[in-house]
Amino acid sequence: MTNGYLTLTEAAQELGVHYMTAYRYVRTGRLPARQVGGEWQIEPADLARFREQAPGPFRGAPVLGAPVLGAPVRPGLKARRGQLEARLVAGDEPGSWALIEAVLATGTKPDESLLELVAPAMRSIGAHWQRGELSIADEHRASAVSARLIARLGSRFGRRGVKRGTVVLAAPAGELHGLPVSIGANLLRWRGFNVVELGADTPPEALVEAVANEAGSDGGPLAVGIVSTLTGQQPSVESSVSEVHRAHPGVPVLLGGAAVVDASQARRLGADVYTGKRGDVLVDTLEAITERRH
Ligand code: B12
Repeated sequence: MTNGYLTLTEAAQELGVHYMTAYRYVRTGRLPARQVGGEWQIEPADLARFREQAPGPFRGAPVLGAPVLGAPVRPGLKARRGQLEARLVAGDEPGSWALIEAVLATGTKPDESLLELVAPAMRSIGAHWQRGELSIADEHRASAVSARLIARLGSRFGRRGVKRGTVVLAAPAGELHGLPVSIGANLLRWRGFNVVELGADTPPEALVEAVANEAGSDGGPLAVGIVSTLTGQQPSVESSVSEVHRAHPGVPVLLGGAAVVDASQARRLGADVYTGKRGDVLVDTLEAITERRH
């Protein structure tokens, strides 16, 4: 006990559950807690109330009720991030989707929902995993739900009509982080681009082949977009970029993502354009390329 508050370990002991289970109760908002200097603190009265309300033994199953949202009031997106993160960690796809729908209903744009909600929630989950507060299973489950949210959003806001040109998107060989590719693909499709989405772990020769397949389309592909998330993958990134340049010298290669620190590193890796760490820069860059072409 510190200053009359229980630590998370003590609360877990009181409830007779694993630390991670107690942590999940907190993250899903079921057990009220406050964070002080990186430590969770729980009021004994809140723990007692939790005990009374919880039915039967504490099994550790994620407990997420019906969506808490619904009022058509544009909320602070930051507050929603925490709620989405809790649902992702709980593997709660219906709850996550309900939250996204409620946020969209308040006027948030689909691209904002990806850039300001889903992506930051996943980054935060990564930080918790790195600190040992979430397990690999938690992280995988959250990724799977995110992938489904991104797909659902993609089909819900799909744009028909004449395309503005084709872009080939991939993460390089050895890079298993595929969500940034799917997010980038949605953002571009919503702006009318045709996207060839190759996903994670794409070998350079497959990238080259995909670009060749598009050579017959109106003027050929506008660009290749490569996203690198894991640090230390520079040789793989470099070989993807150089193989595309060698086989298709006229096609610009855009490079971005969390593992590319700045424009000069992107240039050293052979890229023509650095798209930074946010997907909207990717979209702006493609729009500029289209305008130049026309
Ligand atoms: C989910 C996840 C995984 C999943 C991936 C599942 C999937 N289907 O994608 C799995 C479990 C496979 C995984 C594995 C690993 N992971 Co991981 N993972 C994550 C996590 C939690 C989320 C990644 C994510 O989707 N983020 C959300 C995306 C959408 O946000 P974003 O990266 O900002 O994306 C934007 C930009 O990329 C931008 N963008 C900019 N330019 C461009 C250009 C183009 C063309 C495109 C398309 C987009 C784009 O668009 C996006 C949207 O804005 C991150 C945490 C984090 N900080 O991201 C760790 C994280 C990336 N992983 C990490 C690590 C260490 C690993 C492992 C090494 C763990 C291990 N020991 O096995 C392996 C490596 C696997 C590999 N070889 O790639 C570290 C990386 C640290 C580092 N600096 O390199 C992180 C940061 C976690 C951490 N805090 O330590 N991981």
